[in-house]
Amino acid sequence: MSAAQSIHAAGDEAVAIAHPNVALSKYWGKREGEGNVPAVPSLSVTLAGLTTRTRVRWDAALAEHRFALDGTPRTRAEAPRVFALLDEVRAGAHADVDSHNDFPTASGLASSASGFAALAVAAAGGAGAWDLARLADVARRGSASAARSLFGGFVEMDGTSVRPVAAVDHMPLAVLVCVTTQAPKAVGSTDGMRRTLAKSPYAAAWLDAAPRLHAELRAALLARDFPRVGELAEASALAMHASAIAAGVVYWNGATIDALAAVHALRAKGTAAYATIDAGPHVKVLVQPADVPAVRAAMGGVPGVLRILEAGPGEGAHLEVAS
Ligand code: 2P0
Repeated sequence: MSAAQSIHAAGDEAVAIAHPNVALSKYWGKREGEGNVPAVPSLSVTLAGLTTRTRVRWDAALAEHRFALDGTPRTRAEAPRVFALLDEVRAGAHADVDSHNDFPTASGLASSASGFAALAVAAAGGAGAWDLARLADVARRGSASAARSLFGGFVEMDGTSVRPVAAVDHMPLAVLVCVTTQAPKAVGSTDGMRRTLAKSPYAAAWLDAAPRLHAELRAALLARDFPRVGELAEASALAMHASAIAAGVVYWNGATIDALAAVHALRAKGTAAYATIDAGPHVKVLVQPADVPAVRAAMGGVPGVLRILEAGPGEGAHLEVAS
C-alpha cells in the first residue's frame, strides 16, 4: 500500500510504518527562505527490512505533545521539528507519540527519513483525509529526505515536488551498508549543508553539477543501466563530499577511505560495485544481487568496517492495518 492510498483512516489514533532511503543522486543544500526546500533535485531508493514504527494518538486532555523515541521521552526543546510537525497537522491539539526504530541510529541509515515519514503518516492518519502533496510538505519540513520515504521503489524529489519514478522491482539492486563507527555524527546534515553553501569555494560547482548528475542518473535508471547508475551515484556522492570537505565539513574517517579503495579495487577486477556515502563515515556499496556474496566478503575484509547491513528496494510509508 502506498501513502497515497492509506491516508483515509479517520480517528484519533494511527500507527504508521516507514523505511529509510539512500539517495543515488544526492540532496545537499537548501533554498533560501522557509520550508526546508532542497536546492538540488535528488533520486533515492527506499529500503526494505529496516523499519520505523510510530503510533500517534491525538488526545484532547493533553496540554502538550508527548514524544518518546525508542522509549526515551523527548521534550519540545530536544525534538523541535517533531513538535512543529504535530503543531502543523492539528493546530491547538496535542498528541501522544511513540516511535521505534528496528535499526541502530548509528547504522548510517538516516533515521530522520523514516522517522519523519512515519510520523507524518501516523499524525495525518489520525487527522482525517489528506492529499499527498500536503503530506509530502509536512514530511519535508521535518526532514527533506523523509518526503522521499513516503514512496516505495525509486523516488525523485525536486524542490517541493516528490514522486515515484520506478517501482520496487524496476532494477535488481542490493545496498551493502559498511558501518565504520558506532558513534553519532558530529555535524548534523542541516548544519553541514548550511556550512557548505556558506563557506565552500566549491558550493557553486556542486549546485551546478548536481542537477546534471541527477538527470543523467534518472535516465540511466529508466534504461536499467546498472553500471551507469552506479557510476553516477558514486560521482554524485563524491561531488557532494568534495564541496563539503572544502568548507571543513568532513564526514569521513580512515575506514571510509579504505572502504572506497576496496570498492575501486573490486571494480578494477571486473565487479560492478559502486560506492555512495551520506552525511557520515559509512560506505554504502551498490551491487547487483548476484555479486552480494563476493562484495560482502571483500568489504568485510577492510580494516575498520565493523559490520555490514544488507538492504534492497522497499515499499513506501503506510498506515499499519490492524490484523
Ligand atoms: C540525501 N542527505 O539526499 C542527502 C545526502 C545526506 C547526504 O538528505 O536538513 O536529514 O533534515 O532536510 O534530509 C540527509 O539530510 O536533512 C540527507 P534535513 P536530511 O539523502
